[in-house]
Amino acid sequence: MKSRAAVAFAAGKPLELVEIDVEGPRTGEVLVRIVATSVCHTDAYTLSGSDPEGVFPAVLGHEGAGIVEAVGEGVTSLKVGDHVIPLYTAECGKCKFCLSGKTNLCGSVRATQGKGLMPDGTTRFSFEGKPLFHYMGTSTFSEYTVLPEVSLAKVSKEAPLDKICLLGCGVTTGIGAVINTAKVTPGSTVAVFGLGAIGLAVIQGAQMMNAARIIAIDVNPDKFELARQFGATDFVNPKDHSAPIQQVIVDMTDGGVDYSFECIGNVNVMRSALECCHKGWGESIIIGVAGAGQEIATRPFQLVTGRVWKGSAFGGVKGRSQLPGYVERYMKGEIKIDEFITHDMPFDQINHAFDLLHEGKSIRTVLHY
Ligand code: NAD
Ligand code: DAO
Ligand code: ZN
Repeated sequence: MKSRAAVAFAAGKPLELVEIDVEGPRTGEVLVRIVATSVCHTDAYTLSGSDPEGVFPAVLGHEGAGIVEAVGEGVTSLKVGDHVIPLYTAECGKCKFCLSGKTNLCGSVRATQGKGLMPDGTTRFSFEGKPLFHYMGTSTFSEYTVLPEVSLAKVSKEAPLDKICLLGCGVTTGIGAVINTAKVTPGSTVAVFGLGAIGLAVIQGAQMMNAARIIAIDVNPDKFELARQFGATDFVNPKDHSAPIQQVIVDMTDGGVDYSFECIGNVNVMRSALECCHKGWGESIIIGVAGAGQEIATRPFQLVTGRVWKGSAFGGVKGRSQLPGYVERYMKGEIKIDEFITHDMPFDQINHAFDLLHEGKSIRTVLHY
């Protein structure tokens, strides 16, 4: 079938709006009509060429929601008409990762997903007869996309797809990192570096866990008002200080924070986030994705004296079993999503959505097909 898509033909170039060919679902696969998708910084990162797994030409996009159009042979858990959220972190329920009870990093489709291919090692997308790669197992920048069954969470039909698409990445990642990875305890002091959708969702999660103090840090002061609305109590712009930002935070908090979250993808900030943690127990969670080849550094004494460095992918959330619950909590008013959506526009304005993200003018832009 034909499908409208925004194709990344090469790193560093704008997406091109074209009509691509999409093959039907094979065994264990599902064809989905994406109703709405958003743009996350990770899409911009891959498009920039900094992603070691970035392959081109590809159909990017991983924060979407849609409706099942067709199912391949052997698909049992989904049927035509079901509402779904694509998962870049699959959940097969059978692999050693899924069975470990310790991680959400399912191994079932990982090897091929990282190469931009479906589990059988081929692609369902082509343009003018030439193959296009998939992206993160989701490729939501095509109106019709094909995913493995294990990469789809079935959600309530009552929920608006043009809102809950944000649960496909940003909102879930931030809240999940607080609840599942850090396990923030009531009364804690929390520092959040970077106030895009991920950082704001961390603030939301910290408030849900009854943190006493939430310090919001960004070089763009325009981000502070929304952070306040999500529950931040203190605001720090590193540009206002000559001292290293970790020292500023340590001085503000009688020795450091209980938990910090890096939501930028900057390895220098990752160091600051660790080093602003309290001696003996402070934990720093890396969420931001750094460029290919970059490395983190600190003095080992920081860890010897009790600070802990952790990372979090998709907030440690198991998509198929837990995401439907996030949708329900949104429907009950317990999770905010609408507040992240600063812009809404037709899908063909997708490059403008990337520009707004780069310029720091948007949190999330929802694109409608
Ligand atoms: P975003 O671009 O909307 O937000 C980043 C924020 O960081 C901006 O407000 C920017 O002003 C601020 N910032 C930049 N440099 C800074 C500095 N030196 N000090 C303080 N603030 C600074 O991005 P986003 O969509 O919220 O994504 C944030 C990061 O999270 C990205 O690296 C993205 O790839 C990553 N991410 C990770 C996961 C995961 O599962 N681990 C999931 C989604 C996104
Ligand atoms: O299982 O080895 C693995 C890697 C899984 C990929 C998880 C990606 C998380 C970070 C990228 C953020 C994307 C939005
Ligand atoms: Zn994302």
